[in-house]
Amino acid sequence: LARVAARTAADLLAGPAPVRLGDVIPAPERVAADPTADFVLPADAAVRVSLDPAARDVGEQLAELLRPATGYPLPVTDVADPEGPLVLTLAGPGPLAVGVSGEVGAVDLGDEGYRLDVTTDGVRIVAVTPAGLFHGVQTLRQLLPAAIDSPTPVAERWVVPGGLIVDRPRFPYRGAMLDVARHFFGVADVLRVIDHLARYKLNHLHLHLTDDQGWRIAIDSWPRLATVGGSTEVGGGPGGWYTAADYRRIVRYAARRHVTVVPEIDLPGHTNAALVAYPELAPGKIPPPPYTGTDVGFSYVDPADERTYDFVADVLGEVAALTPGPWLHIGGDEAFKVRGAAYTGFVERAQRIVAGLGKTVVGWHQLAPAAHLDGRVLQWWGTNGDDPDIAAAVRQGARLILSPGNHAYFDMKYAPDTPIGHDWAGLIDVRRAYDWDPGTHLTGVPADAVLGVEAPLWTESVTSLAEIEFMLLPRLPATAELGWSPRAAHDWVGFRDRLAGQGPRWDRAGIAFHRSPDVPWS
Ligand code: TNX
Repeated sequence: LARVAARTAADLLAGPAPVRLGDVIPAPERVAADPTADFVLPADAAVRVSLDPAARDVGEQLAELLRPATGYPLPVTDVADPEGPLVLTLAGPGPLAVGVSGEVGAVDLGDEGYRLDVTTDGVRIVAVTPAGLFHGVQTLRQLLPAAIDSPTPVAERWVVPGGLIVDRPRFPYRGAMLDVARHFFGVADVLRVIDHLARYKLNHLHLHLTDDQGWRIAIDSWPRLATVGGSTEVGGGPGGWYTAADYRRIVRYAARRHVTVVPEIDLPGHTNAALVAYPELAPGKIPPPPYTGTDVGFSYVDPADERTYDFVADVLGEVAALTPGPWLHIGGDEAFKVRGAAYTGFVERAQRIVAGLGKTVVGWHQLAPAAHLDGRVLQWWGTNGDDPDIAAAVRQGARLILSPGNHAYFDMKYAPDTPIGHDWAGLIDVRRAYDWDPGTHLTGVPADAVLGVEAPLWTESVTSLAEIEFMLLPRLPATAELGWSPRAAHDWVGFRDRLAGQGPRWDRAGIAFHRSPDVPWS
């Protein structure tokens, strides 16, 4: 009792929570703050979680997030235990009764939504799926003081602002792409990028695994792709590639964070590294020299040779077998030397190969003129949102992932003096990354044809994890908010101020972000 009394006195002295309930990125769908209901995490707190292995693992991850900075033991126990103020519960599917701002209604939390209640007694997160619980945990993390990102114990009053959040995503697909072909990045770097995605409720990592400058995944049936094709990169460095075990590790790490890996094998262009390894695939069977420059559009596998389709089927078959997620990305961009019917014929065969493997085909929007295949997804990277081929493909049932080059290409410079990056699609400061609407961006593409958004990071000029983080942060949270938050929540000034609150968290975590001048960093 004496301890409880002492804590209460200290809490009264310490005043209100430093973070407000709405200070979350991406902005939640509904927020009802109750400043009388702040909760302070005690040193003897436990995490209680539903009896489900995947839910239990989310509870373990919550404890793992909180232990370093708090220094608290945070045991993870069964939800039936009476003790422990942090409770994660799986609810059955269907509408959940909620009352936000006095209005009582029912909300279907769906596959990824959650409800988070903070009262003086504790924090309760309810979701229909472990993914929903995981997203709720990311929100809770942002509601704690910034010092929660410290890797070592900090003396802090671990206060969570009181009230209720009911939240779910606007779009099902929210992602980022990492080009590991132009420069190779090892497994540890990729895992760290996955951490950044998870923090902002992004749920897809697209890996651009092959390009002219390098082939980055071992293929048993065509071993020289990796051993020969993987040994180069832009600028002449040593390159590298993922073994099947490396790739599985990435997939597993991502899955634990409710992130799906989308592997891309770029075809029929962007294939110089494959042709160096297997000149029999090259037009005229002429072995090309390895390429370590940054031009595009010169290479292609021979669409007129049947051997090419053996290669495509073998490679896609092995990658599909390693990939639990539903997507297989076949590239299709900038195959400038494969024109007209040669191009569409190649793409149509590749699309059928993917479907035959039980996967959903994704490709850059250049795929549009090829015949429709049920379920196919086109990834838009243009800078002018008016493309009749796209509108026609959508009318036939194609869905779109939006990565407009002039808003979502985070290899673009922030400003003229940004030390790395391109500017062919313009300069992209944080405001430009934020100020567009995926629901209305493309002419002839209604919001219900939009699967979601993705921020690609091409790496011709990006050579290290620090440079990856510099280009992604602080722009990636803008993509996350466009993909998750209701359009009604869109507000540059509000976003900018919430983004400023992320800076101290990244500082604590040792993340090398760009201090964009359009954000009021404290
Ligand atoms: C275009 S956009 C490419 C990439 C380059 C990028 C550089 C697209 C599908 N292809 O090959 O890396 O520009 O910004």
